[in-house]
Amino acid sequence: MKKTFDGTEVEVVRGDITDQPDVEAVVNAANAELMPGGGVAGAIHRAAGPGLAEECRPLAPIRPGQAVITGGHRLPNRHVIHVLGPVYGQDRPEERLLADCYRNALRLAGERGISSLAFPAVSAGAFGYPLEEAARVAVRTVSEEAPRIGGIRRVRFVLFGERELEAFRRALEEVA
Ligand code: AR6
Repeated sequence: MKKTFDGTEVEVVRGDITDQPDVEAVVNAANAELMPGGGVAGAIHRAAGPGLAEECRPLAPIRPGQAVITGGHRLPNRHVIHVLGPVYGQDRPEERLLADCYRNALRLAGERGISSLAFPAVSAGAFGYPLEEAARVAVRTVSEEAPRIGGIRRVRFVLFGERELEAFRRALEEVA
């Protein structure tokens, strides 16, 4: 499913964030130390190879809501943008910190001239953010912010499971 906001196409697909060769940057749902871990971070570091952790080391630790950028190493993407989502029930205010992840990732992309990027459902796995709410914050923030940043043509949400896909699809349907 796709929708266009002022020249920026926002799409929702089911898939694996490490298998998106047609976008310039993928976003990592990272941990503060920017180390491999589980979920998205584990998959990204496995696919990128050890050079990614090496490049990450001097950039860590990062704070909830913050975004940093590295190369893609062995991934098919030129860049990885690492964000630290809030741990639900612990890092507050959760909604603003989650929106900051998307906003700051888009800003970094804009500064680097990146025109296409893919996000996973940040905080919706190990960090426990309720899925429907996480999807609404993600879709609302991206649809508002991406068109304001010059040059971002395409933003893709890549969801691992059917339930995640449905939540993001609904959120995209509902956003004005
Ligand atoms: N591609 C796309 N989505 C994925 C993939 C994948 N390869 N793998 C998992 N997901 P999570 P968080 C989905 O836990 O909640 C890590 O251990 C997953 O089903 O990766 O921000 C880090 O080291 C869920 O919907 O990120 C951190 O400590 C979503 O991606 C911590 O988890 C996010 O799940 C970050 O937790």
